[in-house]
Amino acid sequence: MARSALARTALPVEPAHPEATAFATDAIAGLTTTPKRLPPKYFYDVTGSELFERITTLPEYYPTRCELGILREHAADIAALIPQAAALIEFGSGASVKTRIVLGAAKSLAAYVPVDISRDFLERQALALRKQYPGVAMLPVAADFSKPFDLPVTIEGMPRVGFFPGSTIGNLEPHEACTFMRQAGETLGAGALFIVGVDLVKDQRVLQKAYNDKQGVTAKFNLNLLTRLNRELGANFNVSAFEHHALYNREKSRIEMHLASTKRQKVRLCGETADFRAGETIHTENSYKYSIESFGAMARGSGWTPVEVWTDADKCFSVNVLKRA
Ligand code: SAH
Ligand code: AVI
Repeated sequence: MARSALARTALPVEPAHPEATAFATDAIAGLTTTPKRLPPKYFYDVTGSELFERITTLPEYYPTRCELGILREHAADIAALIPQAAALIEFGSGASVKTRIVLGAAKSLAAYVPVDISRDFLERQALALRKQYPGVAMLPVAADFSKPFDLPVTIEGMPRVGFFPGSTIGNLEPHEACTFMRQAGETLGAGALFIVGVDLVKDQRVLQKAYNDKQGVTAKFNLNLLTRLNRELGANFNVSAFEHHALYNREKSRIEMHLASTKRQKVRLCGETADFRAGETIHTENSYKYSIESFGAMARGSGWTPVEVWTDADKCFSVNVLKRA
């Protein structure tokens, strides 16, 4: 008989914050189904955000290098598209490294709204940004961008430019990406521009290497999710009994990351027990790769008109400028 791997009982510990409750609910739901899975947004506590920043500097991780190159090359073009005294709203801002290229080129920007789920990391970045750009209103918003959220009242009446670099869109399921794009259109409002960085389909050896780096930083980033479950939800994962797997699923044009149990084991989580078979995995992330055409079609289908697309010479990565249709 098919049986849930977790025996359902009431949560013994009531998490104090709504964010902790969502994490507990998603963790229990994800570890109860087969195959087991956890949403990638939970990678990003402070350690996860720091590990992602280390990933961006790895020789194998081409997306950041390629996107930075495209943004630098087209910084003046981007600045020319941005209306006077506009607000730049970034979805999943992280360390705002790429944003600094836009802030440096578009001198008339009046406000920057970095939106990120990694609250403590976001606040730390905002302190540095305020010092570096005293003439720009820095208005961080700690929110989950997959759900509707409010923009700061300070930017009411300002023209809006959305910024979604990093190919973070690839971490959403295609149907979620459409919903996100439509919702972002509503949040940004009529006449908004949207600059979206999208990783492109390429030789799968390049992709495999980018997610299986030699130094093992991507493995640490993936495994940190278990450490976070232990610390924040009182789980008892033996982190050393899991390993990082990353593989390219050609049919679905996506890199999949998994955490594989090296043995048969039981894990306690929120007063419940998760049973793992040897080799069983938790699917922790998808990173979808698009073509210029498939991304353009998705943007059009979710209320946006592509106006520009720039790539690097090798067509590894694309930066797309969209206008709200
Ligand atoms: N924009 C940066 C960082 C990309 S990493 C760059 O291009 O380098 C992805 C970022 O999105 C992380 O900072 C992570 O905390 C954030 N993020 C992921 N899922 C999110 C969600 N659902 N809501 C808000 N932020 C999210
Ligand atoms: C943030 N996101 C676009 C990264 C990616 O490439 O999918 C996250 C990441 N996962 C492993 N390495 C980097």
